[in-house]
Amino acid sequence: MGPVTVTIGKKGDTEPPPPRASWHLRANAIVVAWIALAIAAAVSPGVLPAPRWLVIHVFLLGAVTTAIVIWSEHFAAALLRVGAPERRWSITRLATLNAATVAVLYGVAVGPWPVAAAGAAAVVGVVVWHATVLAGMLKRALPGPFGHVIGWYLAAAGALAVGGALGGLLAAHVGNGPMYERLHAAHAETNLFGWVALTVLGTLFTLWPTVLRARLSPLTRRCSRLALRLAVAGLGLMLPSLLLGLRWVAVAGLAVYLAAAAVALTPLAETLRRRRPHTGAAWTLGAGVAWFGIALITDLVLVAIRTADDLPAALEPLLPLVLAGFAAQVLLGSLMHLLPAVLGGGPARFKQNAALLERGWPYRLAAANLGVPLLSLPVPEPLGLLGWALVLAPAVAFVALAVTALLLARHPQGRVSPAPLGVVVGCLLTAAAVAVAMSGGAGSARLDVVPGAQRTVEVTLAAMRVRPAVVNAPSGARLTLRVTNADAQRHDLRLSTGDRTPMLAPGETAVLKLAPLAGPVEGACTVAGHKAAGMTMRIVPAPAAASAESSYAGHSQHMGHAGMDLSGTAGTGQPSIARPEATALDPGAPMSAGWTPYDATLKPAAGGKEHRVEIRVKETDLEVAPGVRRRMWTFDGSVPGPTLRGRVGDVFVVTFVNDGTIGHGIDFHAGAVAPDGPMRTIDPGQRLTYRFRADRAGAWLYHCSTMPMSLHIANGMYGAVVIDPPDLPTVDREFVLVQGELYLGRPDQDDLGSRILEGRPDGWMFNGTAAGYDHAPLTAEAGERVRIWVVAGGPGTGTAFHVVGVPFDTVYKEGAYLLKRGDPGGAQVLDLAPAQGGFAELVFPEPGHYPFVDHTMPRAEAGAHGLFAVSAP
Ligand SMILES: [Cu+2]
Repeated sequence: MGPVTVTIGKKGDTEPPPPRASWHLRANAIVVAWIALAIAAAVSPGVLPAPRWLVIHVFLLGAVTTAIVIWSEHFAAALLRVGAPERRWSITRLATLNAATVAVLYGVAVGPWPVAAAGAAAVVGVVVWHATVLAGMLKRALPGPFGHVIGWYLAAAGALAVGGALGGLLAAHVGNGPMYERLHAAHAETNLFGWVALTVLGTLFTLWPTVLRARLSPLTRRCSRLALRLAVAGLGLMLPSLLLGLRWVAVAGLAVYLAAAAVALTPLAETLRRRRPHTGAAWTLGAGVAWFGIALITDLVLVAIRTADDLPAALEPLLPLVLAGFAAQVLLGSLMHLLPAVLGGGPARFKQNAALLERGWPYRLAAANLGVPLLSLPVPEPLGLLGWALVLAPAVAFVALAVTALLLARHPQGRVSPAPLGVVVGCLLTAAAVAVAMSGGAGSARLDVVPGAQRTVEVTLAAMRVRPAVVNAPSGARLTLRVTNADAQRHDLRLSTGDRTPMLAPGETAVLKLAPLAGPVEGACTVAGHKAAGMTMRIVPAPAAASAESSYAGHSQHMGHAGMDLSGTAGTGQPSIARPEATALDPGAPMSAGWTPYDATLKPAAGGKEHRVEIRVKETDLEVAPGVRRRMWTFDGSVPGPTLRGRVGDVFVVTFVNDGTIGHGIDFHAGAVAPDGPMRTIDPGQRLTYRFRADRAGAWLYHCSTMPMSLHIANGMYGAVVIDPPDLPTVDREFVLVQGELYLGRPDQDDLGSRILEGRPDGWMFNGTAAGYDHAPLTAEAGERVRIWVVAGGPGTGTAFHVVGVPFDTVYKEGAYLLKRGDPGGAQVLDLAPAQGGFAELVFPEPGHYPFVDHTMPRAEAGAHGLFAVSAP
């Protein structure tokens, strides 16, 4: 028994007396059931955020589209004063629409895709049929004051024909990469502002005065005709330009559409001036219209500032405004007003039902409209959940009240109709489809796609991994990847096919529709270093699937470690760059004109117990070796970052600002704090305050705390904090030298991460330049006592710090003296593991040039080398 097999009236009987209420009752039961299902899909555990698509389409295609087809037909018949269309055909349309909706939901979520495409085609077909019925009614009708409303319904149906067809193309995987994004944007804008909004605007001309119990504004007809022309022109301008990526033409189209909305709302505002809303239905409807305006303006701004290719992702925050703010409230407000009338049962029952549906409306209204901004604004997680609760609670309350009212309005004969049973079965089937679609196996590292089965792959980005890392799919399979960033920092996914997600903030999801699988597809996160750290995935077509494991392992082995640079086979679309400069490092070459060395002179600690500093992440081009410039990721523009100095017990309040282009963090070894908060990664533009008390003396490292740290440190993100031991004697000169590895190339170069992990630097640097102090020697005078603070920045190597020609008479390593002035022994090396620090003191006996080196000789020869130029006193 189908969901709407109804036993009303006799064949050819156009206006049977009681069934009118009964028919609408049943039809609206479907709408209420779809709303309930949308709520269920939204609150099911594990649903959010990935299967947003389902929630959106259960609501818009299920509830809203069904309601539009039911009500526009009802209004057309009532306004034109023509008989309602033949009931059995109305029921056929509705049944087909709901079957088609289930097909779309099932086909997209579970597959195969032709089911979804056929469903989309059927939806379009039903709506075109519906439009011809309306047009026929208009033709039959005598000229009347309300004919203009039908024009809106016809235009809306035309928009759905286009928007639904675009949706069918999306479901059929037409268009990959940027083309997919444009189709997606055009599909969403056409259906929302065409199908949904045009219907709503057209209906409001008569519904709004009815709800307010006011007379129609005399402006109505003129405004309606002008607004409809403008709206159609605006949509007609916007659609092709969205598809072609002509942003400014699309903006112009939207502006025309915005003008149309303003004209259409003028008579409504005029009515409002005469009569204030006093029912829950009126207020809810009014709030919905207000959100329509807000959503429209927000949309205009977003289209203006985003390119067509990343528009769908940019429109994400708009969804709550459109779905919960506009569509849901217009739907609920209309149903609150219309249900009592169609439930029938005489004036007493009407009043009773109206009171029932309006119960507690001020609270429901307040909750929903507080919830909408919480859902669309970037608020912390608990507030976001509160937003969901605030939006869903009134919807649940309405469904409960509506079901109560529907149950009270029994069939006149008291028979149990099969229709509710059919609705329940249909909803359960759809719920099952939702549940199947949700069980995407996001946690597993491998996924085998069986032919004809699940084609939508849930992909999660987190903890430097892409899950699943290997997808085995039959050759020719059309995969949809629903990519969710489940991490605390930003990621994206870029495939060798050219498909790519936008950069995803934590919690965001993007959908990639791939072309039929022809060969292996490689994927990786493009955030610098993440690919090398293991954020890769591989889609293997079936003939190769059997041997995929071994070939994948073999390939990885070839690259040195699992999940490494796979660009040898397919790459990421960028040519893999070799290391052209690897042999170009020439310590003896001259420095470029204008180069200034990092000032190694260490000034005494400033007075006071509290030191306030601001450290900004900057991406700076620096000369890292003679004649070799490279973009570095820096703290405050230098490598190493600024050296902080204080005494035991001093407090450092560091304002850390990320002026870079990717996320960074900071970690001060000199303090004792729980890393969770202060060492978190902050996105570009963000800042954090990092406060620590230096309770212990030493030469401490600080560095970027964002994964992969090896990359961030190798790209220059480190520096030193010097905390003087108590009773530290004064000396004639103090220097600080922070040793670090040098990797040539760009910070985001493909093979950089692998070179770091394999410990293959191109050179070593003191204070950010290989052999820099050979060209700009540190100066001292013979007989002076010189203290040299040394910190090993790494990331992978320490130092064996040595000054050629003079033994140290004092060595302080990691918080303790190994050797003190006056001891009979001497020291030749201050040895530091990565991140360790200390100082050594010496007295130059006579004028001359004294090299200082990392006595790990290959490193000295590759740049860990400098000079003291000692002059006569
Ligand atoms: Cu960093």
